[in-house]
Amino acid sequence: MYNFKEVEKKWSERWEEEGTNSPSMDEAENHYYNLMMFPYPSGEGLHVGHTYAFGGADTFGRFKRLQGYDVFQPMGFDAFGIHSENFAIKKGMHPEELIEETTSYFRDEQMRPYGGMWDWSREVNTTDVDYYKWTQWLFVQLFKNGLVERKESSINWCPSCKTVLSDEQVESKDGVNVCERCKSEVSKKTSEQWFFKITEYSEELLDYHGTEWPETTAEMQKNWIGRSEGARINFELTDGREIEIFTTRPDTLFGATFFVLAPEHPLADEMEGSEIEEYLKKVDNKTEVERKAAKEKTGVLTDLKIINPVNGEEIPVYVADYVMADYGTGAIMAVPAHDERDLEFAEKFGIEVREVIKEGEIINSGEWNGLSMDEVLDWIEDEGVGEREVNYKLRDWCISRQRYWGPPIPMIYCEECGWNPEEDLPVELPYIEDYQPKGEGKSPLADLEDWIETECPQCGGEAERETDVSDTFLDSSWYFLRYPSTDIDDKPFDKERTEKWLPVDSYIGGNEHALLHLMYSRFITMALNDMGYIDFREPFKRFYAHGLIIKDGNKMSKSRGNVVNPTEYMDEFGADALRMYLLFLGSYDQGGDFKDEGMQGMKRFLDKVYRLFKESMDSCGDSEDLDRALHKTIKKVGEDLGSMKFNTAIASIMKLTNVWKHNIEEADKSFLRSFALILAPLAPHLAEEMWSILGEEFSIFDSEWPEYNEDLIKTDNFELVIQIDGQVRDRVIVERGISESEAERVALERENVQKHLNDREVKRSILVPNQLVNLVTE
Ligand code: ANZ
Ligand code: ZN
Repeated sequence: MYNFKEVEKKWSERWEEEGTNSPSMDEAENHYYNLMMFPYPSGEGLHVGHTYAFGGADTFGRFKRLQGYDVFQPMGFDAFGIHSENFAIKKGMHPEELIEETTSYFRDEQMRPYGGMWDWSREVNTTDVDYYKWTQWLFVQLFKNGLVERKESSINWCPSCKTVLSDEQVESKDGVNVCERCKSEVSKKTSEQWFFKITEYSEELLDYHGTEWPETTAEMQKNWIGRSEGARINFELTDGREIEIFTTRPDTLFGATFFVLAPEHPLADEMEGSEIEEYLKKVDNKTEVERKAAKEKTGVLTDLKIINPVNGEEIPVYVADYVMADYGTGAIMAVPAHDERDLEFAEKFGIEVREVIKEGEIINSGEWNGLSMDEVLDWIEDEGVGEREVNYKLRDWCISRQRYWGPPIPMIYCEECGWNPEEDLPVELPYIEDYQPKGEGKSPLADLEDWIETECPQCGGEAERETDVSDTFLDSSWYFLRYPSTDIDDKPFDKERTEKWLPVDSYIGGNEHALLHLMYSRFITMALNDMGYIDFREPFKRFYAHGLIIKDGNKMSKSRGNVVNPTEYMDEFGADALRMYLLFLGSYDQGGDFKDEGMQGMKRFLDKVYRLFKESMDSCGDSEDLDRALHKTIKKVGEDLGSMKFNTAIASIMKLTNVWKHNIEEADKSFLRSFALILAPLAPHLAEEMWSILGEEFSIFDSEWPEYNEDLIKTDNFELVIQIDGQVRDRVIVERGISESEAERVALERENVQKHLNDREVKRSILVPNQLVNLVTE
């Protein structure tokens, strides 16, 4: 046993003191930016999920460093936002004081002892005015470049958080739309908010510019963006007014037997008549989910008739809530023969169902019979009936929050000049005692008359500040740009440094951020590139999504009382043991099941390594078996760590340790040195300790990953001769270096051997290495 507490404390402090983990931003030549998602400092402290994510990412970073890279591995805190504010409310504290407490607990009590290779000299905290000044700057730049818009729109409202949410912050739970934070049901509301025009990048967000993404993440983004190819078609009402529709199936135009307007469509909205007005009122109270999930379609017939542009037929127009206002044009041609929703509606209202496609062929469609989709689209464009169009489900990013704990949106309203951006940043968040959300559609900042009153930056007249703050996801959409430039305060990021260190070489985090953080970061990066601030379009060269940790087969939750507190395990078993245990649970992209017994097992393994190491200090022999095993392991562990296969890397090291145990006398200094190096990314403290005992220069992480000898690991096979009591009875091809017990096992499996043994018992066996095995029965 070694005193892991002492050892771990000693080395993590030494790394800190000597700046071991702080590469020079300007001088580093072989730069590698190893990023992991920064946490929000929740009151519960570090979660084992963090420990898992960070453990893998750090092991990868340390391996890269041993490979000769100048690895930059920063860390920070995403401390603004509803999550921190809600927790402050619960605790009855001011978020500012709470954040100070929780961040120092995270950093000093939990993360530092864990021993990640973090460069704490470049820590970022999104609530520091030196940081959020630049978040506000970003808002202003986007505004000046036409990417910010204030518009009236149907938005999501969380009645519990008392704020609007972006579409990406709304989750579906059992068919109900809920707030991503507090899981309360959200409702739809129409109001005026600030939006970022992410939709201008819909198409480009589907192109990853050669960067590497897990299929699941890319798929989630793709579905969210929801690209549909089709056509926009012009219809004319019999009274001469025109309406456009979007369809993905222009080939079914001859099958359109009715037409539907969304209740919010301007044409429907102005309609009179008691039945329609009543229907519109009813729909007003429904949520989008209710409308989409409704088992029975509802709607009302209007007096309008519309002309199908391909056959001149007059068809009836309905208002129905299964058509949504904010997709396509908010109006559809209905083809009940080929669309499920239209069919349900047609059956209920007794409308004709006319088949126009059979076995993929257009039928019943006059001159269109037999045409392909492309020919149909050409026809439509040539006749001026409509044109090809691509539609996206993605909506603009609603950025306003009616809360306190965020950067004030740096906009000023003047009656004369309208909205203007604040030129004099930062707009500091004023300290107010009563910061709780009021729920009247306004931030608590709206009560601060003195703060609101300001000068119009354009005409100098009286003007008012915006009182909403921005969404937390804006804070995290650019933090990776700040890290290399934290020492610079006259700009958000230095151009030269940014272009040197970014795009980020490797980004590791959870897939739950696929839509929010990851998609927003990609959008902001593209926008900054368009504005000329950076020279790349994708922020991350590669994203890797790690799996999740469960406990004894169950999801961890407070109500189950099975939440693993990593700090407790670290205290009891050590940071290295905890990290290795977590990484040994399964493949890193799958996660694993945390069990206390397993944790103890990993601690015993590290104790064993240390014991063997001490016992080998006087060894000087030479063993071909051990050498062969070592070089094989160097190769395997190197390949595995480079591809984040931490569990199999650990398994190989364990196997090597067993060979070591049988060759204690032969484990010389060069073996011990190599062993420490391959262990270092996985158990950094213990490896540093071994390194120092070996008399090597601090730090092991400034050394190099050992090379392996290809000749030694060639696993040539040979023909093993099998004897029974000295008589040759069989031959079999096996791997060189096969052990005595393994050779016996292989021999006993042979039919010929069994026949000759004829039920006699093998008392012992003798191996002549790489030649023969003799089974002795007497
Ligand atoms: C005629 C048609 C025939 C359609 C057919 C589908 C099948 P995606 O793939 O999701 O883009 N649609 C268009 N706007 C709509 C709205 N605002 N609310 C509800 N539905 C709307 O779906 C596009 C299809 O969804 C469109 O193509 C339209 O119905 C409907 F056999 O037009 B289709
Ligand atoms: Zn003005």
